[in-house]
Amino acid sequence: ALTADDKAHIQAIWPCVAAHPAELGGEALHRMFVCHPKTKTYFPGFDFHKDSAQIKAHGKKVVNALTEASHHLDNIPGALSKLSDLHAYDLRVDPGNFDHLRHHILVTMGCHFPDKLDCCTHQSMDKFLAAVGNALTSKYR
Ligand code: ZNH
Repeated sequence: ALTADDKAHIQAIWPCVAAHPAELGGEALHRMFVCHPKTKTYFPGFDFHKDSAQIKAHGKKVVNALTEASHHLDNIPGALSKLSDLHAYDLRVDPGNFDHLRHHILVTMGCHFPDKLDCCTHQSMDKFLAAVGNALTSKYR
């Protein structure tokens, strides 16, 4: 579970990302698509180029959902309940892909906020993103 320190670390750094949802969310997704090409199969017909408007639009949705979760750190599954239905019943995204995206979100944060992402904040963010991934894959059968 997230400790009081984890919550403080997340709440200190996440607003920096939340302020640029399309740019940073898009960068994280683009990195995932480049490093893990199989993830592209979930987005048929997408433009996968670096400055793709579609990737940015989707990145914005992902970051905004994480921002919502960051406001409910004591009940992440509750905050993401609808999204968890969507990923489990409609999208059926392979759960392993959440680990990939989690990694690329951290890399993106490290590139843009190197001073803020000290090792304690990194650890807390990793726990937060893992909790989100668990919430989004918890309804899989
Ligand atoms: Zn997901 C969708 C979030 C992961 C795939 N997503 C989505 C959305 C959101 C999200 C918000 C929108 C919804 C609506 O519209 O309603 N995701 C998310 C998050 C995460 C995720 C937060 C983590 C962190 N996803 C993911 C992954 C994948 C995915 C990993 C794969 C690879 N999603 C997806 C898809 C979709 C989504 C395919 C749909 C899209 C469209 O249709 O447009």
